[in-house]
Amino acid sequence: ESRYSPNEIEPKWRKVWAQQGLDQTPQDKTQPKFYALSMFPYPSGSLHVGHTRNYVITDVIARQKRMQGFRVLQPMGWDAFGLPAENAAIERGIHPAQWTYKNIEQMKAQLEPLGLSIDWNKEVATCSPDYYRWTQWIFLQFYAAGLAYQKEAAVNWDPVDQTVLANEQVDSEGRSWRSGAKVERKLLRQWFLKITDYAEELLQDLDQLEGWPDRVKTMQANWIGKSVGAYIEFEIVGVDEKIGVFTTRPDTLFGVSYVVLAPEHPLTAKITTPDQQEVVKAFMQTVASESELERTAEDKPKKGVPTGAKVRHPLTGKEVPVWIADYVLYEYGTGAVMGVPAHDTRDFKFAQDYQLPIQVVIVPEANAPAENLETAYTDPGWLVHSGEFDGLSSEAAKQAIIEALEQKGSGRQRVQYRLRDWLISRQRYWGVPIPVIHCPDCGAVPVPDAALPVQLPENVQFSGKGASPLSQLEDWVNVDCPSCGTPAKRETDTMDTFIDSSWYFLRYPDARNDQQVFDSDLVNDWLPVDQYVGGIEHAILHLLYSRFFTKVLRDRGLINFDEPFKRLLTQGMVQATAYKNPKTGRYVAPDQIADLDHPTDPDTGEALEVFFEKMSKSKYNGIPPEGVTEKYGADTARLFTLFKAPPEKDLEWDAADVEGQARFLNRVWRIAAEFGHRRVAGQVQAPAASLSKPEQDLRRSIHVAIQEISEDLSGDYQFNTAVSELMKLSNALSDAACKDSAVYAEGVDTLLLLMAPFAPHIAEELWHQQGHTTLIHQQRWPEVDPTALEVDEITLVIQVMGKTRGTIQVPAQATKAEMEQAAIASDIGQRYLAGKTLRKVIVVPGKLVNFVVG
Ligand code: ANZ
Ligand code: ZN
Repeated sequence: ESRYSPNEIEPKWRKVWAQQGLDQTPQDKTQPKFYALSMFPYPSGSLHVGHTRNYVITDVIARQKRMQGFRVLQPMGWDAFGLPAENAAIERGIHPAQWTYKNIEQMKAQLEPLGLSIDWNKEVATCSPDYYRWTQWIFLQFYAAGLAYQKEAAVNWDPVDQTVLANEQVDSEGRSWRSGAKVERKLLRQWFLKITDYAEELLQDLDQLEGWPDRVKTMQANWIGKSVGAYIEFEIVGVDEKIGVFTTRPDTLFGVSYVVLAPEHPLTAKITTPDQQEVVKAFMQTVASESELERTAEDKPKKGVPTGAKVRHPLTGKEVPVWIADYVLYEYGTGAVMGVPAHDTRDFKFAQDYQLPIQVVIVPEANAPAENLETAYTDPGWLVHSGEFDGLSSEAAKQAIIEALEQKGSGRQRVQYRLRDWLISRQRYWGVPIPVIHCPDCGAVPVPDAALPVQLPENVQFSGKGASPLSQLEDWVNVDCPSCGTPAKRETDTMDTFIDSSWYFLRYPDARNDQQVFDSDLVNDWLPVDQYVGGIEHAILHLLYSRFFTKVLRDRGLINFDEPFKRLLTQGMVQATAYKNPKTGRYVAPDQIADLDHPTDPDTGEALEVFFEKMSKSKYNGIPPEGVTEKYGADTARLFTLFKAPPEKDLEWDAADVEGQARFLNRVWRIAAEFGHRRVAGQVQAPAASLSKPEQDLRRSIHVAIQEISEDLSGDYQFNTAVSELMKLSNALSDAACKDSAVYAEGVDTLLLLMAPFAPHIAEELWHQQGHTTLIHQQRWPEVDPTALEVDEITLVIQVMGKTRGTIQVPAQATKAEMEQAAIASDIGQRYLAGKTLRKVIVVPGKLVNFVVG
């Protein structure tokens, strides 16, 4: 008898599938399309089973859709620009390109044994010039639409290495990863994309996304952060300028006791009185070294200084002082706020610390007295000390005050979004060069389409010090202006890598196009993505940016849909055992531990803590997929990932459970291989005209399995329950008392067909062992035969005067009258009704028959 040896059958079938082009994207447009997409990986060097869970889930969906008659696109690529490659260059002297492509090769080799039905002809790597050429082209589309612009913004500046740092290169104490210097904020002219123009549509269209988890939609909505409020202007006393503030609480206008500017606000310098200049200057320097988080955290004291200037209250005409304070951010709203200490927590603390007046103007109940407050009263309520607006509710007062301001020309309603424009400039090498040339005469000039791509030069020095690598290359930087020919300079900033991933799903359908970014017809045909699968960590930025790009490219006439991803599945993390020294907080690699049952620190002898934690290199608990595929085969690895937990839940990696899936596959092997033998030898009966009881029972199990698994795979993707249905069907086959029947053959075939998306190799092998000559992955997904589901007989309880006397079997479809007749005619009926008068019969269909006798 043959043995299940995955290491033989798995490579064999992958070769056949490749030869037959099974994974290639069909051209034929008569079938409905299905675009199955996994979030593409960053080529860090190696994959662990946490990553592969993502691809296995997408593959099961893709394989089943193919069997259901869809033409499927399942592509893969590499999000290949980014900081780690450049860090490797700085630390180890490897060129980022070399490091990246080597990693891609390694990871591709790790993916191959998993049997993923990916169309590799569609592969993209965002660092390759034939991809980033189009990233640059898209940037220029944004520029042409007025959606890309330059403005000064703060960067992390390392004063020792004289270089700009990415946020990831700054530790939690605000120090540089290399020099250890305290990082400063420095203003540089940088590129932005105007995502705020699309804020409202990005918010509204969340409603269309029925196939997205609510949690993700909420996160996006919060990120966009729409606030409805008012824009109010305060005239500056003695200066011909106004300070505009944004407030969500115009109803508190009469409680204003000061106005605050962000220190960076351009008016700060203009209005500061001579006697305050010193203080203001010193304060601005302290603030420059604070992060945004430090500035706004609720528990941190709020710091500020007076500018000496005063503004006039727009309705009362009273003068109030102007301060600058760290808690006001320049980038939000107007960069200025009206301070209402009685009703805003931060203003309250600020007023307490600096002895500014605290005037209550909102009370919790109509006409309640205004009492002294211990903390700010921040809820809405009823107005007091607000002149003609006294007695109004907050809601009504907001309207009324805005109207009064409008009449005076000093305010209006305003909608404000938390979302800011997207800062895309990076002062780094390993990214897409921004295709712009700065000319002393013409300003910023786009590189002409014909001159794209602006290629990354190869001979670069990586020291991590000084200006960014590109700006040190004179030959590369100095060019003639494409418009007037004057000597000019290239832009040396590269783009945020989130740009690369904001359109890759649009490139896949036409990945090899070297004439255009993509063929619009092809993309309009394949998009939107029918199922997107990826990590929850991308719930906000990546998904929001991709939605933004889609809308802009739609408005440029390149595509005709509004949203890129119809359905989204966010898969849970894979966790594995980690060992940690509770005293030092240090993680210890399992191969350093002598006795895993009683783990101790090899250095200190301390007993180690053992717990499940998200797989990662730094915790030494990443399990590479080959660890499982080599020992058990890909099919076991796939089944384990799918069976252990529902896809959106975290999953704990456990060797014993992997073993369980291997046992299941061995059982399937024994059932199907043994049967296949007899079947090929002609020892199985031809289909019978009518089925015996065991055959009927087995057939029911078969069709219940089809029904349940089809259901589990439609919509919510309950792979774990689908796998248990496969197990039930295999048990039914083991237990069946009709092992030579045609129904049994139907059962084995169905089990294999239903298994094919989950465990593609073993299903293919055993399918062929049944004597079939075509590939299982080209078969149609089985259909439920509703008649097979019918239960043929049911049990009825017979009662006499409410007392149970026994049971009988009746056909499942029996009518009430037939049940009554059968009960009367039965042995029990005959016995208990003999010599009695039958007064009444109560029938509860499907349950019981009760005789009332007299
Ligand atoms: C006066 C006021 C009174 C406020 C009150 C609140 C309560 P959202 O949009 O919901 O976050 N604010 C406005 N611009 C700011 C900036 N650049 N930096 C820091 N804070 C700023 O909240 C908007 C509120 O946040 C605004 O309403 C303003 O404070 C503050 F009883 O104005 B409020
Ligand atoms: Zn010019």
